[in-house]
This record gives sequence, C-alpha cells and structure tokens, in this order.
Amino acid sequence: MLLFARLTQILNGRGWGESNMATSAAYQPQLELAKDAALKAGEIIRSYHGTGREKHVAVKSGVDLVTEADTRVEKMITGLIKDAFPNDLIIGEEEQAGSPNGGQGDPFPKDRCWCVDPIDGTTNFVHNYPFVAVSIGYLEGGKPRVGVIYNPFTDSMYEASEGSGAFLNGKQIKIDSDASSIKDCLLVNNIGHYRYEDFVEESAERVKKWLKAGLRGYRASGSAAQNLAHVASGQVSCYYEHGYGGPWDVCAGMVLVKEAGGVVWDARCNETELEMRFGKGSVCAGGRAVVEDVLKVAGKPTFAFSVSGGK
Ligand code: LIP
Repeated sequence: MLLFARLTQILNGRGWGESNMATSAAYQPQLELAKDAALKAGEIIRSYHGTGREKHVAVKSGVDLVTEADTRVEKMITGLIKDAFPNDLIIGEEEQAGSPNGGQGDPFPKDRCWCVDPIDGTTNFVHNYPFVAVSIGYLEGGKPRVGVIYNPFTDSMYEASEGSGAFLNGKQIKIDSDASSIKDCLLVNNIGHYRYEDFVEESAERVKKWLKAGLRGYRASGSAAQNLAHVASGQVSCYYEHGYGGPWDVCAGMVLVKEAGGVVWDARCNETELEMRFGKGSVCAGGRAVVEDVLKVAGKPTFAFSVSGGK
C-alpha cells in the first residue's frame, strides 16, 4: 500500500520530503516577492479608504472603471518586479488597457511572465464594498505557477505555488469537498461588465436554470480573484463567470484552486483546463463533481467575445 502511494506520488510529479521541498523551493523567490508586493499594495489601497479619493473614477468602457489607486498600485508592483527580475515580462491590467500585448483570445507568452491585477473589484473599491483583492500571478511556459491574492480590508493573504499546497494567512486550505452537486453548492457567479441585451438575457437565463435545479445558494461578489480565493479556501463551493475581464482576474486564483484540490475549467468546453489568453474569458472552478454539475445545468454559453473586446 505504501509502495503504491509512493508510486502514485512519483507519477503525479510529487515526491516526499526533499523532492517535494525542491518543487516548492523552485518558486520561493517569486512567491516571496508577490506577497511583499501585495502587502505594500494593500497599504496604498487602505490609504484611500473613506477619503473620497477612491471615488475619483475614469471609465475604461461602459461600466468598467479605473481609479487613481489602480494605476498607482500597478506601478508600484511593476517596479518591485522589475527590480528583482529585470528580464521577466509583466502583464498588468491597467497598462494593458492602454497598450495591449495581445488581442481577444490570443495565447499568453511562454516566457517567464507576471500577470498583475492591482485592484480586482474596482467597482467594489469605489463603493467601499470590501470584496477587493490584489492579484499577482507568475507564469512559466504559459502556465500559472505562483498565485498570491490579498484582500487588504479583511487582511487575508492567500498564497500558493505549484506543488506546495495553498494557504490562507499561513494555514493550509482545501476546497469544499462536501459539495458534489448543485443541491449542496454555494455558487458565486459574477456577471461582468457587458450590458448587451443578448448577454444580459443569457446570463439571467443561466441563473434561472441553476435556481430551478435546486441550487443551495447564489452569490455575486464583483471580484473574480476574491471568488477563486474563496473557492480555494472552501468558503464557496464553485465560481462561474462567462465574461471575466482578463487573464489578470484569474491567473493567481488558478494556482490557488488547483493547489487546494480543485479544477479550473473553461466554462465553454467540457473538462478543459482554463488557458491563459488575452481578453475576456469563461471560467468554472471548484471541486470536480460540483463543477461538472454546475456546467451541466448551465449548458454551453453562446455569447461570443469579439476580437475587438466589445461587440
Ligand atoms: C472585474 C472582476 C469581476 C468581473 C469583471 C471584472 P476589475 O475586474 O473582478 O469579477 O466580473 O468582469 O473583470 O475591473 O474590478 O479589475
């Protein structure tokens, strides 16, 4: 039995003792930098709270907002990364809004790369609604390897690196393994920034389908990163969003959910792991069984994200 367990670990690319530690150590510098940057970002974000300056917004498009804090935090994080890893690529939400590295659906670079959302949940931040998260992911070979999500208002630091498990404020976390169907699922489902009639209709129809199938609980937080962190810590069972804003919303959270024992699938295709691509995307994350049921009841989304990002 012991031999079988050991063999399974080796086949899964994980060992005991030294080899497991080697996997964690491989990304330790990136993990430490991401946590440091997230804490510093948190200080800046909190400094805006209640001053009225968090309400000074510019509109990126439609109902998609950006604040002075978003740009200031992104610059600070980018600076720290550049100092420590001058050759790495950095993809930050706000800079990409001005000069995108890729169009809708384009694949992510395979180089060493960072993907940063300075404030995920900008609308929440503007309204002082505390689901606000700094999200920092690190990728190699186009795959997220390190993920740090920090909520400065609840002082919750979620961290994970490939092969090392996921942690909330230093304690190991796991997904909600009790939920196996829609009936015992607490589902969080953001409906992003699109306001086109067919998008709104399709999103509302999907919610109706879940409710009619007996969904235990429905929530929407306004922060994709916070949702993924909540899935990783088992505080919600599943997160679904067709039309999240960009790869920076989900990059760090992907590592967290996978390291906490869950799956992160593209909600448009069955059993397909989400790929890092530019532009809007579609995600369903949680324990495998509950994700399967949530997707089965929802059916395939048909609203397509256009190449220009709009419609
Ligand atoms: C937002 C996400 C939210 C999603 C929006 C948007 P922002 O990011 O966190 O979950 O529904 O489409 O991407 O704009 O707050 O950084």
